[in-house]
Amino acid sequence: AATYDVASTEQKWQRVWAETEPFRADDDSAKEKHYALTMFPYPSGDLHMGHAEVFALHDVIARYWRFRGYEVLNPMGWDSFGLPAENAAIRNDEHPATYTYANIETQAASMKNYGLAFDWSRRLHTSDPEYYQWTQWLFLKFRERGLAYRKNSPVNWCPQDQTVLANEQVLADGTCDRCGAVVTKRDLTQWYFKITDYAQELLDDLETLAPTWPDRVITAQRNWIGRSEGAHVDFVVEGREEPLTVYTTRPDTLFGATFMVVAADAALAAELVTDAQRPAYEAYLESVRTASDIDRLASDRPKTGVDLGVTAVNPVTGASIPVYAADYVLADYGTGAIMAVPGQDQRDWDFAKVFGLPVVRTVQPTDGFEADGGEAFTGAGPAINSTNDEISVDGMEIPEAKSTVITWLEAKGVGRGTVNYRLRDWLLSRQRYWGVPIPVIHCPSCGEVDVPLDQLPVELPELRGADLKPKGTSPLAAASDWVNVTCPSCGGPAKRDSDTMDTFVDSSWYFLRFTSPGYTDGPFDPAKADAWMPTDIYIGGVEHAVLHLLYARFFTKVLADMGLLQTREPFAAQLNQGFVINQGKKMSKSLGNGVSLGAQLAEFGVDAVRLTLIFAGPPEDDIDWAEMSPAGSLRFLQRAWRLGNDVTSAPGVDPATGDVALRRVTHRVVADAETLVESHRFNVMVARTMELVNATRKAIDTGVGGADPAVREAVEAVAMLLSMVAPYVAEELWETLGHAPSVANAAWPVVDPALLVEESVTAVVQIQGKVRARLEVDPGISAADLEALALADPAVVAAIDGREVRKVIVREPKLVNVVV
Ligand code: ANZ
Ligand code: ZN
Repeated sequence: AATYDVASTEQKWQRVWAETEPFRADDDSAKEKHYALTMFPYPSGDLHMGHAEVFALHDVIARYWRFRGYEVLNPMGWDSFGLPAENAAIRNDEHPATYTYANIETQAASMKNYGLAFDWSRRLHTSDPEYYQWTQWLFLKFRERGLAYRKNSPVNWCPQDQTVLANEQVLADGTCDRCGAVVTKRDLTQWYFKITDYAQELLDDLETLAPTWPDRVITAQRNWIGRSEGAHVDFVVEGREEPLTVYTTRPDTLFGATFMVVAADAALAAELVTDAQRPAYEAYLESVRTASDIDRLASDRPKTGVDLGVTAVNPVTGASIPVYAADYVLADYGTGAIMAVPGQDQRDWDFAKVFGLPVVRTVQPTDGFEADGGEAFTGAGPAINSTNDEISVDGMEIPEAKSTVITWLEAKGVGRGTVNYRLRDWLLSRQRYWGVPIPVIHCPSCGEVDVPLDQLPVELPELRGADLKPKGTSPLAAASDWVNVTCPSCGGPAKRDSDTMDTFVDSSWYFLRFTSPGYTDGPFDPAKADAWMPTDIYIGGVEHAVLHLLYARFFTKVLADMGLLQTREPFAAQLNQGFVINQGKKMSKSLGNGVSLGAQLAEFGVDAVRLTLIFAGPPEDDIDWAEMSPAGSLRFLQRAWRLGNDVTSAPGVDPATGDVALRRVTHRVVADAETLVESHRFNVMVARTMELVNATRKAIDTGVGGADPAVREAVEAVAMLLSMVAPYVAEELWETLGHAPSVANAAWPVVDPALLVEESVTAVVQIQGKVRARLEVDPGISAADLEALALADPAVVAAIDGREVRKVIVREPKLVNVVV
């Protein structure tokens, strides 16, 4: 059988696409707009199988909406600053810029080879000064609004990368999400974005996203924001003017607060400790610094701590209770201090047992307390031991007891009901080289001074040959020519901020830049952003569930508040692809089970690899490459291509004169493809296309033959459907059919509803539940007609055998049930 040559076909169409640029988006088009976005990659190495999958999925969507008459914005760029590039550059002993831009070119060439429908005129790199001047501009605008600030506090520190990490970059097991080292804490002055100002809105708006975002992303964000309701309670510290305020979700248990605990690494602990206890405290603090938050919060960890030597007063019992420092209380959550209620909180219970502290039960379990003294009771029940001269909550269930205690605290002025969020402000400064310089100057007399907007960008100095190995301070601090400047405010000697921004800042707004690349009056043209935003789809990895996706939502809301954007949510819908694995396991260097994308493409061609990835299953599922058959995909593509050679009718003949049976298949498949693509069931769309190829082959070989106009109609539909998955063979087929390129410009077939109506359906006639006859009937048959038809059928008449018909139940057009 005839075959097409994969390699030369790819070369041919790459040339055509580069010349004709069929996928440029026209901002001024009158068509309805569709913004198809996929997460832009880091330029670390060449594209891999994971990219191949996500880009193949994405391309189906982008090409589909274009077919449907939409103006589609389908841009691509690179998230080109950041630690991965910097670490790789250090390993390979070359400048991060050299490494980064070489990889970008490699990946760009691979994307073009992969036949993706990107509008390359909008390409951007976040490490270009042309882009990052606006990242700096945004930073200063955030600062103007009080949303970017600097503070000293204990921060996550990666000892391997020698840089701070945002909470979101510390994995659940307490390790660095980049290098896997165990994250520790350090006291440092760092820059933060005040994302907590938006905590409630970020939480509330998840409701509007829930129908079109994956559940697991919604849940992850909800948990990350971690809203809880409780109270702030002020405890008088004996011999001190300011109270010790705690956050509690269980104000109902206040009568059981028998001691207090301050986070060992909170400034407050160092402030409260008595001179006598200071040496013990300092020794303890040293040991705390090396523990990760996860370890610290683990409930099965032996409790440690140190008595600070001061006492506080329980506001409801009047009891004098000791104040401890311990590591199971975190410095940056709530107020960094707790009232400990060992009767109802297991960690407090464990601590009380280690330090011999009293337990007062304030909730009565239905089954009573365990005989052996047991443990904390964390369940529900009526309050006990909770009465003083002014207030009693005894007998109340937890919710009522909570609100009663809060009302009392508020009346006494020693507490108030509050809402608390787990979400922390976003720590954005990094002590590394390859990032956006923070556009602030530190002046001994003026303090923190903004770099004037007209002096942006603050360019990253090249530092050729400098040692970029992580040392804990930014390499920029050593670049004296760059660092030493005059203060823009007083003209005196001053220093630039030498930290760079977390790359998640860069990626929090790139989708806006794509709407107006090259815009010089701001980060993006508000009118164009409003025309395109929000993106209609955003495809990418679920690993970004809280990091990038939360930050991008935050940026969008701030920009809306600045009046630069109308939408308050950046991504209307989202799709998370599964992983490409091999032999049942994630591909990894250590397992040696990696599959090279380049090798697969060289062996089977782009179309076959893309088809294999799309046909493998639902997009969210993992794909085990070992179970796939790209060779089989290529055989199918050759079969589809051969159809073109057998079409002998001329273009433009009215298909209505052609074979109706084949036309029914074509129109049904096209109609189904619309629903299937729109519901992201791309694999089923491919299966239906295969069905159409088979039906067409049969019509040519053993039916009406290649001259029938219905055959041409079918093969044209095949070319269009296939082009979303296998663009090279589709272009080839389209050309064979006598059309000018590109198939992407073809008009999507108009489905004729008359051809979707089934010709007949089978109606089953049952008597006493037993099938007695099958009738071929019109799908639109009425109940009365169907009943009459059934009762007249000879087999039915014979089966009734003269008995009286008591009841006939008709479910037209498929069932008649006769009761005799
Ligand atoms: C008294 C109490 C009694 C508490 C009880 C719980 C149960 P969520 O729900 O996560 O917001 N807490 C407050 N600040 C803390 C910190 N910085 N580090 C560690 N734990 C802290 O948790 C709120 C509860 O966690 C608070 O309510 C407090 O303990 C503790 F039967 O106060 B609770
Ligand atoms: Zn100054």
